[in-house]
Order: sequence, then structure tokens, then C-alpha cells
Amino acid sequence: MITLYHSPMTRSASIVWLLEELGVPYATRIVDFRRADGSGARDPVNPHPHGKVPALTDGDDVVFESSAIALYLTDKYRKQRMGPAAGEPKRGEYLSWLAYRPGVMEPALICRRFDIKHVYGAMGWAPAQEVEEVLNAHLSSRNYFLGDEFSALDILLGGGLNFMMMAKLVAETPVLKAYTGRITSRPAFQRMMQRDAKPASAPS
Ligand SMILES: N[C@@H](CCC(=O)N[C@@H](CS)C(=O)NCC(=O)O)C(=O)O
Repeated sequence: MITLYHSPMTRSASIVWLLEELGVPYATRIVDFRRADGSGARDPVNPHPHGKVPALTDGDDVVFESSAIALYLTDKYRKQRMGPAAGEPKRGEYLSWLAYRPGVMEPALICRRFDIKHVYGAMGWAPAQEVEEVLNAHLSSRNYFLGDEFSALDILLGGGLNFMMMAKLVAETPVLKAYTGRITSRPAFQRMMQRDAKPASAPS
């Protein structure tokens, strides 16, 4: 049985959305974590080495970091296809964008929030403005990250873009507005939102 170590309305919500799309049985274990305002604490039951969410266990396997969890799940559970398998077309593209989320997109946009100046050649990511241009250009000619096929990329990167647009960390362009409208109208997204709206003490 899959157990997701989760806290509502955090990055682990993406994994709830992905599990809902995959249609596999899972349980959520609500855990506390250290918040930006200084509240919260690491939860000793959470297997993530830094006490972050998400983390996931599946039998004896422990998986942490959103992109690794997404790759693990979409490789292993393939009744509902949510990304190309090894050897299939677009696998390289799939892996590249999966790595782009924590390696480039997130740090670039979070630097913007804290007004941290970008330094070419030193930081492994690109300036926020450049990241926005790349994402808008990519999505202007496609329905989804991989073209016509919805995949875990639209949850990890698309869900992140949706959140950052609401938080005003990303400009609301017609391209991004249409794209996030497409992905958030999915029933699995709505189910995730309903789940996360439940009080934390409710059985999950
Ligand atoms: N790189 C991680 C980031 C996870 C992360 O930072 N999650 C936040 C909640 S949205 C957290 O657990 N923060 C607690 C901490 O930084 O200790 C991922 O993509 O899964």
C-alpha cells in the first residue's frame, strides 16, 4: 500500500493530484513541517531526510522529492498512462522537464520572491524572467508540456505555475491563463482540492 506523507496546500498536494489521476489506492498521513513564518516542526514519522513534504512509502520503498516521487509512480503504475516509459518517444523531454522543476523553475521563482539577484555561471538555474519566457514560449504552441498528452509534468510544473500565478510570483499571461484553466478543470484536480479542504484531523 502507498502512504503519502502530506500536508494540505503544500507541494505534496501535487502528489495527491497525481495519485488521483493514476487511480491507485493510497493512504495519506498528515504531518507537520517547518513553515516560512517559523511555526511548525519536523514530524518524526516523516521519512524525508529533512522532514519535508512530500515523502512516500510503497512497501519497502521510500521515495522523497516531488520529481522522484512522480517518476517512481508514473514508471511503476501504468494502468493510467501519466508519462512516457523508458524507451518510448518523448522520454528524454519528460525527464528534462521533471528535473527542470526543482532545478530551475522553483529556485528562479523563489529567488524573485526574496529579491535574490541572479548570478550567471554561479547559480544552476536561470533568471526568473528568462524562465517565464521559456515556459510561455513552450506552452504557446501546445496544450500540455508534452504536446497533446496530459502527463505528470502538467501536475508538477503546471500545478506549480498555477499556484505561483495566484501568489503573483508569475505574470498571468493569456498563454498561462488558458493552460492553467485546462489543467485545473480536471476531475482529479478537483478531488485533490476537496480532499485538502477537509480539516486536518479528519480521517484521510
Ligand atoms: N524539493 C522538495 C521541496 C519540498 C518542500 O520544501 N516542501 C515544503 C512544503 S511546500 C516543506 O516541507 N518545507 C519544510 C522545510 O523546508 O523543512 C520537493 O520538490 O519535493
